[in-house]
Amino acid sequence: MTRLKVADIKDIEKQLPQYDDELVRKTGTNLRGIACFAVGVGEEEIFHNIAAVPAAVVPITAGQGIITGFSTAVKAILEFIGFKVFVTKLADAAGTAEAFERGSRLIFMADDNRFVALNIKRCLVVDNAAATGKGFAAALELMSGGVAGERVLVLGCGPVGFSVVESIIRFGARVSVYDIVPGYSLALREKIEAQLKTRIKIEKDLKRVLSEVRLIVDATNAAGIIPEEVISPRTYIAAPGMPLGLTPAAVEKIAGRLLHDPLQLGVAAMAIEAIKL
Ligand code: 2YG
Repeated sequence: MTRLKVADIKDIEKQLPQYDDELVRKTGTNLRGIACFAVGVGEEEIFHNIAAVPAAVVPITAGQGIITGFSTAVKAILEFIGFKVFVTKLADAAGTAEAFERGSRLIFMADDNRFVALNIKRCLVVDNAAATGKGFAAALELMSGGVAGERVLVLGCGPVGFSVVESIIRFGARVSVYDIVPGYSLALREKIEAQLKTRIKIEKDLKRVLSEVRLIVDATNAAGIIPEEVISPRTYIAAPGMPLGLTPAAVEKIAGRLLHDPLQLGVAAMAIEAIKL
């Protein structure tokens, strides 16, 4: 589980409006629209739910402790898509109690193992990794004009990569996966075959497959694994992985066909998933 750094999240709040414009330019819809598309709900049907479900973010001191700015970044993203939300004054159990006492119906909290949204009334847990995978798969579908019938390469077979594969298959793509640990790609393939009765291809030669595919999701925590040479005018990359897997020259070359953020899409997809009927 990658732990975000203060530097990754410190500018999120003030840059939300321009990030939203960037999303509209690249995918044709905004942050809330992509989250709704990812979760499979209409924006109109969800709108009154958003207003009816007050949310809270509870800082958690467990493990490596609080990341300065994390809770306020999550709050800012939720407010930006229309939620009423506050960060509890206290952390941990006291903060969770405070959220209940102040009438929250949706509680966001993260320790070193999981980042979850809890829908109290419905006893529902929404995991950030699963929601992030859905969000970035949906963004690739929108940004690329559709992945149906296309080959999509998913790098990284962890919880985010698994969720990406599930969504990309549902969008009708043929999926290839790569992980630096062969056991992880094997495990993902078995799980996908058991759950979706769909075969996916395990790639062994990263260099070769990167030169063959034009639709890529980078769900790894590896930097600099996607070089400039593999970027073509028809390459589209959705990159939930932190740090970004493209080299600076690759970022330059891919220009408007790259989607990457440390928290925004995943948190928005979590929240919509947690309140959808
Ligand atoms: O409450 C706090 O401030 C801390 N306990 C938060 C710790 C979060 C640790 N997890 C991560 O940094 C990421 N897995 C969060 C999600 C990143 C999504 N790309």
